[in-house]
Amino acid sequence: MRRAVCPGSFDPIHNGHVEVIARAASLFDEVIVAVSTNYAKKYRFSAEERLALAAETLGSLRGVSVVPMGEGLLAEFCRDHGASAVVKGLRSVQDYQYELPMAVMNRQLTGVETVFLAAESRYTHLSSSLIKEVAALGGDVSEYVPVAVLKQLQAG
Ligand code: COD
Repeated sequence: MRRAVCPGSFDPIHNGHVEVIARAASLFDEVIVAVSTNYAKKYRFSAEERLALAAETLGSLRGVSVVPMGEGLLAEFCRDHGASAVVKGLRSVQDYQYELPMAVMNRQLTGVETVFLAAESRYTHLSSSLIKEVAALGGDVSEYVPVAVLKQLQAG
């Protein structure tokens, strides 16, 4: 059984995330989408809302579950959930520079490997913060977010 974790804050989940998670699900038997909360950070959506939006969006993907990760170490979360790999999407060389030290640290902490998937070109410019800014200023983000997220963003 090959199990992987796709971690993130998903504030909110967008189509770039969904695309990478769907590809991870085709590579692994099980994928755990771990919704993290760093209590020092301010989020647009509560932990419960981020979890519910991700679960509603990903519910139909076979082998994918959505769980809260809380504030602990990702490497320990993977070990405790029997996952041998973390899957991350890479949009740019900046993502790579940011992610590489964490990948090495996570492997040294518990042996968990990190698998990088190149982001789909339609979504390489997407981030949750950009989506929130564009939506808050009245821009159309319908091409970039799941329906459930769009409704929440439009509700204000
Ligand atoms: N296309 C493809 N993939 C994307 C895109 C896109 N447009 N945007 C984001 N992604 C992928 C990236 O792989 C990203 O990592 C993931 O989706 C989640 O994105 P976000 O923005 O929701 O996630 P972050 O950056 O807020 O989440 C950071 C983590 C929770 C992964 C990180 O902080 C973490 O590992 N925390 C645990 C604490 C820990 O272990 N710290 C020590 C690390 S060594």
